[in-house]
Amino acid sequence: MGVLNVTPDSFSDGGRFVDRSAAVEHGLRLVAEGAALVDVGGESTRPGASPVSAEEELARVEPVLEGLRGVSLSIDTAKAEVARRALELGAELVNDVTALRGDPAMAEVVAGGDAFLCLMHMQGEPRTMQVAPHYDDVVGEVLAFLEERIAFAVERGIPEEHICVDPGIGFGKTPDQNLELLRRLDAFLVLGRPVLVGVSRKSTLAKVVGDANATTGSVAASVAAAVAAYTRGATIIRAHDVRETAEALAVAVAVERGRITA
Ligand code: HH2
Repeated sequence: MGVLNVTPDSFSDGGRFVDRSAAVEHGLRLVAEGAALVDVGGESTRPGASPVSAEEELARVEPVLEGLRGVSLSIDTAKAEVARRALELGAELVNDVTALRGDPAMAEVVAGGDAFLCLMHMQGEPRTMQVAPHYDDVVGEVLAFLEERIAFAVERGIPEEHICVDPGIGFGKTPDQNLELLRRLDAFLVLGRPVLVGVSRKSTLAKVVGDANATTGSVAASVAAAVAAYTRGATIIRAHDVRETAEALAVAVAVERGRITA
């Protein structure tokens, strides 16, 4: 899953793809580099980010979704109105970082649009989530949350086969909690759904390599984390640096198989 942020303030690529043609070009580049899906987002969820209106978010993503017709797309939004329009424009998956808690109309839009859905764990909300994250058992609590959210979605008419789950690296978690979630990622496989991981460029990676104040991790660190997630069972990797990530994953897969082709 390649990341295409059409925002002025995303933590690692804010402002780079606000211009429609630059965004469309970048989306096509992500596909050429190996992305099976392009995740278009019009609102930053970085720690401390301020919310934007549905009108503003739509104005950002609509022209880009139109320009990427024919590409497999997901829409990174917590707003039903934005999701509805994105599905009309051909998006296949709704990536809702609130896991259907942000907008009461979202479940109906996903069910009615016959869309796929990513349910992500977040403790708190983006403005304050990194202030003092706390868990007694981070893996157990995130797992219980995702299990409850799957049941909620299914009750509202979203087929279980359309759902993938995400522990939400960096969303209300300390670096050690993020690393524990990655270390024990295979615990999420009991849910019986594909596991998505978005660790690309996140600041935990910078902290691991000794850069305590950096807000973004390097490409090399992101690729290592992607491979670690894959080897523990993740099958969807959300990444900014698609070529490097896809190449690393191709090698990880080939080593696992012991040959180049399937
Ligand atoms: N991370 C970000 C945004 N959306 N969606 C899922 N499912 N999982 C993630 O880990 C995830 C996500 C944050 O990264 P980015 O989009 O690069 O930044 P921003 O939220 O600042 O736009």
